[in-house]
Order: sequence, then C-alpha cells, then structure tokens
Amino acid sequence: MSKRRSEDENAAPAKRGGAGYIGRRKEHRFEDVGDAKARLLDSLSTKAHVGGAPTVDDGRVWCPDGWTVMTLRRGKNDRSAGQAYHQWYAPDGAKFRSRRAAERRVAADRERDRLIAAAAEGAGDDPVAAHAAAFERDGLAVMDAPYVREETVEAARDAAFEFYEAVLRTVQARGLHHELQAGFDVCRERGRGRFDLNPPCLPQRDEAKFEGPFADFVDGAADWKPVLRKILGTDKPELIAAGVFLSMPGAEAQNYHTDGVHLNLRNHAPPHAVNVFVPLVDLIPPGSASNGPTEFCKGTHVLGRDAWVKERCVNPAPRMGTAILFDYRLGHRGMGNKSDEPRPTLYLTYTNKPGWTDKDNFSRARFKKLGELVGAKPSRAERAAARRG
Ligand SMILES: O=C(O)CCC(=O)C(=O)O
Repeated sequence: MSKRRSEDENAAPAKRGGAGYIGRRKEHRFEDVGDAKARLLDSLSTKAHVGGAPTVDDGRVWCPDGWTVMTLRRGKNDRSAGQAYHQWYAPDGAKFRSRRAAERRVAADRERDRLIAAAAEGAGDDPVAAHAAAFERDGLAVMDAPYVREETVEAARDAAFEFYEAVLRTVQARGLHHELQAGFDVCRERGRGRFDLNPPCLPQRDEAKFEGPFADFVDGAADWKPVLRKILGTDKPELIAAGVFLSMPGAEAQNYHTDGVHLNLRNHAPPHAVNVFVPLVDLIPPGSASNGPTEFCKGTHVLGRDAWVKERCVNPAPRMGTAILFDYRLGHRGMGNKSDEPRPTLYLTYTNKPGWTDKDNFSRARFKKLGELVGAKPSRAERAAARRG
C-alpha cells in the first residue's frame, strides 16, 4: 500500500474534519496553550480594546501563584462604561471571569494535588498503587511488560486481519464501497486508513465470551486488572466495549480528541470509564518509520485542563501485549502510520457505573448491518485437493 506523509509530528493537531471516535466525543481546543501566558501578554500589546487597553495587573488584584490576572474596562456601549473588571488565567490558559470561579479551580487543583501526593506516598513498593497514582496524576498508566505470550498476540493479530479481509471481501462482493466511510455495524472507518473492527470472537460487553486467543487477554494473569479495579474503585468493572483498531500503512494522524466528556461539570470527579489498549505489534516510536503509537496529552483528563499542550504529550511505545490504561476523558490521537505494516490494537472499555454505556461511541444500531461475511475463495491447491476427494 502506498505511503502518505502528510503530518508534521511536532505540529499541533490540525483543525479539520476526520475522526477519532464518532459521535459526541470532544474534539476541540487544538492550539497549544503551553505558552498561554506569553501569548496573552503578547496579545495585550497588539489588541485594541473598546474601553481602553487591557492591562496585566501589577499585583494589586488577587492572583494565585502562576496565574495571570488582566484588568479591562467596560466598553462605551455598556451600562457601566469605563468600569474596571478582571479576568483570571490559570497556568494552562483556562480563563475565569469571576474570582469565585477562579477560587473554585484553585481549590480543586489543591485537592487533586493532595490526593495524588497521598496516593504516591501510600504506593511505596506496591506496583498496583504506583500505577494507580500515575493514572490519577496523568490520566495514563503503562504497564511494565507484555503480559500475554507472543504466540497468543500473534494469533489474535491473525484473527483481526482475517476478519478485516472478510469485511473487505464482503464490501467488494456486495458493491458497498461508497458506504464504507459511513461505516457498518462491525467495521467503521475512524479517519483515513484506520478501522474500528468488532470481530465476533470479541463480543461487546462480555469478556467471559471472548473466544480463541482473545480469551487470554482478559484472564486471571492480566496484570492490568488489579490496577483497573483500583482506579475505578470497584471489584467488578463492567466491560462496555471491545474491538480492534487497525491503522493501515499510510493512515493519517487523527484529530486530538477525548473519548467522552466529564459527567460532573462543576468539580473534577474520579474516573467513570477507562480504556485499555493492548498493541498487537511492537510499537515504533515517533520518527520516519513509526507505526504511529497513540499520542496522549498527560493531565488533560482534569476538568478545565483539556487543551493540547505539546510539552505534555507522550507516545508510549511498549512491546506488543503490554497494556496501556487511560482515562476516558484524556486527550489523545492515533498518529500516522509511516511504517510498511498495519498496526492493530486491541481496545477494551470499562466503567464503574453499572448499566452506564456510551451510546455515542458504541451504538452499533445506528450503522448498516453488513450481514453474513463472504468467505475466502479456496486457493487453487485447496480446490485441487477437494477434487481429489
Ligand atoms: O489508533 C489509535 O492509536 C487511537 C485510536 C483512537 O483513539 C480512536 O479511534 O478514537
């Protein structure tokens, strides 16, 4: 398959259509706010303002450490024309129009930092606690080593490819090419050259029914399960979705997105859903032959801190069979696949809210049913053997 090189990996994600998860996931704030304060100061010297130029306050107005406060004047069309008012900017660029709102954010940040410090302190030598503490801080935890045998990973990969080929065969046989982009119940395109596959051996919502090699990915030896239980604070996390993302050679980078929104919009809440990604090939880090490991922007799972910041981005590239856990609200994007090989990734989505599901991302009912898949034609040798009886 021909390669396309369209993205600069160091650039901020482009502001254009295309897809990560479908539905009402959050795709926004693409600009890098890492230097928010510098840009704010810069804009003050260039931007005219109806009621006079805004000024960065000189320390007379309440302003938490690391924040910026700006003083502006109401415009001439305002009832209180000329009156001064303030806007507060958090270190990540988030804007607050009232001191109360800014104070709430400061208190939430303090509480979170306290919890993280307590979790890290309590973690000691316990790897489960250490991973859970990292998850709380970054929204991301990468396990230490592959937990499934190489043969099992390879068998799972073959099963995924076989399914993908059967889907393409079916699309071809039934002349459904023009509908591939809109997606089918068992295969949806998530950006150019990347597919979300739901093979029958990997049923949604019931890991006890995983068949063949996939059963081993969720068995008792899965080292990420204790971490998942600790993160979600339940002995029985519920599986709400499972499948394989297949990024083909030449697949473009996705838009930066989160898979779900915050359920509590006033205060930062503990995670309600976690994604587990298990690459089915070794991941090749960013570079000219990279197969496009997912980029995660650490810390963006926290309410009000969801903007992409280059300095906080990481692309974990562990060996195949190693689990990567991330908060459903964490900003991320699949990167372009510049290698010559496909990059399949098993994904599993869990929640701690009994009965909760993500209808936007995982409602298969909205998609056309592909129906029974067309089997592979027997090879010439197989046909000859059949003739011989
Ligand atoms: O392929 C990847 O690395 C991530 C895929 C993803 O995040 C998505 O499709 O929403």
